[in-house]
Amino acid sequence: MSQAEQPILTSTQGRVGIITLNRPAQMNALNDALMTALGEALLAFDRDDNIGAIVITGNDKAFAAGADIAAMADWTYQDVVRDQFVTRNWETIRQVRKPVIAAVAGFALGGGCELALACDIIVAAESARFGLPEIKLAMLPGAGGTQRLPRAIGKAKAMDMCLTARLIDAQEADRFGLVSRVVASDKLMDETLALALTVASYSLPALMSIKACVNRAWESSLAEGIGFERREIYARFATDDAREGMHAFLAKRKPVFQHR
Ligand code: CO8
Repeated sequence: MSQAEQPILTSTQGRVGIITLNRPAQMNALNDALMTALGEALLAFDRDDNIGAIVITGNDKAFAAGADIAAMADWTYQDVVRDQFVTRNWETIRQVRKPVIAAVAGFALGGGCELALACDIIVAAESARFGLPEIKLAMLPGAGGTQRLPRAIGKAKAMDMCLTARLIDAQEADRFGLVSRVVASDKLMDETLALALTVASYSLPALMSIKACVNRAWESSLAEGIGFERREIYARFATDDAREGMHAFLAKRKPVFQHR
């Protein structure tokens, strides 16, 4: 398969794994081949000891304009149940324990917005446009959108976006708390890579532990979350990196983490 035909491209920079969605002629519409390749690439970077953080990005026009409507248009109920649509490959991202950062320029619509929402940090270019326009197709944001969006931005804003199909720009997404940061469009990859390299420079067990704790806050009561967090902070004392981090601070030197 030539590079142009591959649904995703992968590369690395330092300890950062980069995955570029690569269906530009279809606005990176997320078909089965792309989502399976994305899941495999995510798991490969997650297994790789030399990687500490993962970036998912698209192109200037689109992060991804949603699930591939051309592929889905004639599917039946039986087809999607039998094939475990979404569950089979879209949800692979939930298995990833390292931080995943979405670098979003242009359209992040429908499944594209949901993919960004499934990432841990979203960096938005000024050009980014977010929306859940599935209602226009008599569909619904069924790759986590109706669940992650209200948790991220609250019920009122989520209902507005899901029921009206209105697109919001990067600034509004920032005000809603849908994105982590907004950056100049021509600086998107520079800024995201700087952020990702910083994250990846920290102790990997600590990063994975923080990710698990914050995700637990989404999915549990405060008491349960606090209990989970307490076990995780106790577990830091079992790591070489925590000892190194604290002793390096006291010795006024840079820590050297071994990621264990
Ligand atoms: N699927 C398939 N093809 C697409 C998609 C898509 N989601 N989006 C764009 N394309 C294609 C267009 O058909 C067009 O192809 P062609 O050149 O062959 O005609 C090409 O990309 C360029 O698109 P446009 O000519 O439309 O470009 P514009 O700049 O005029 O508009 C938009 C860009 C605004 C992004 C427009 O293309 C658009 O509205 N796209 C559809 C957005 C949408 O409805 N997304 C939601 C899809 S449904 C979904 O995501 C459900 C997710 C949850 C279900 C379960 C998980 C899978």
